[in-house]
Amino acid sequence: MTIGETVGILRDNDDFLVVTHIRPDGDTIGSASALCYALRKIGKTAYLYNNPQFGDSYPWLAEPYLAPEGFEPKYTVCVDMADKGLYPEGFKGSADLCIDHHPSNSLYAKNTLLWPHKASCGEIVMELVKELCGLDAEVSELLYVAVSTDTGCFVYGNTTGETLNAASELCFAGARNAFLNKILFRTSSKARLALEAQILSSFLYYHDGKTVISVVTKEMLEKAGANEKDCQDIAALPGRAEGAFTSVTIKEIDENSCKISFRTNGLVDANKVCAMFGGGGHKMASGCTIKMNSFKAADTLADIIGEEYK
Ligand SMILES: [Mn+2]
Repeated sequence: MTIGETVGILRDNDDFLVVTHIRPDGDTIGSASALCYALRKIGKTAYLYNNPQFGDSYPWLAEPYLAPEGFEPKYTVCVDMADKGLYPEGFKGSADLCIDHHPSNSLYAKNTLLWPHKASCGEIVMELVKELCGLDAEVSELLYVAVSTDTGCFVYGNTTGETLNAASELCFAGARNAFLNKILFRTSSKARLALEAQILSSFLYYHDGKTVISVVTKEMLEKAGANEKDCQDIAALPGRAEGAFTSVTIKEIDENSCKISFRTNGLVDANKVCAMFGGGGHKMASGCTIKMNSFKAADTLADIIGEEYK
């Protein structure tokens, strides 16, 4: 569908329920809240499905839009959700409309507005908001959260001139970029900092530093007082080492099993290595679970990676 057709549908319907995906991130929450805001601005009733995992990330964004007990929606919109397998916990409805940017979207909704070249769903919702009610400071901040989080504050490979233009437009409309960047990207819990300190100082270097492996033990998590949320994106840490071609994060599950996040610069095929252990993903980022002690897994993977360099 086009933006125009989608705007028509939104104007013709009412009593909206906007649904975010499981393990909600800034893009799905920012996009959903911004859509609710715009729909309310044009006189509609619109709420967010109360995703039980909102508490794990950005609860302050979702708070003003949560559906009250007993709300009966007449039109359901899923945002940033590629497949119905990603419905949030407890969601029993079906999607009338899906707004998304994932090329893998399975077209599970009755209608779909899909722009797969966009870095974030927020940029698509932004076009809808402009048509529905225009950008103001409040909605621009919700959309800024969406765009900035899906691009890692505009550093990931998905960031294009178009993304920066969208961010620029949001700033001109009143989004406080420095204020939001500080909250979203430059603030960590004490537990996270304590965990990071342990991780950064315990990297295992192989192959003249071309391979960097991080083993994250349960003991480290306990010592830091870190929970699941404090572990977000720890797989990105070993790749920061200068000269690293291949970086692996091994998270201990128990004495004899561990979870692997495998990232490469493309020289080694991450998918191929993880497939040896029944996992997989992409060439440059993959994962698997290995039934082995974490440190033994590190040595085993280093041997395999060493063969791949030859
Ligand atoms: Mn997204």
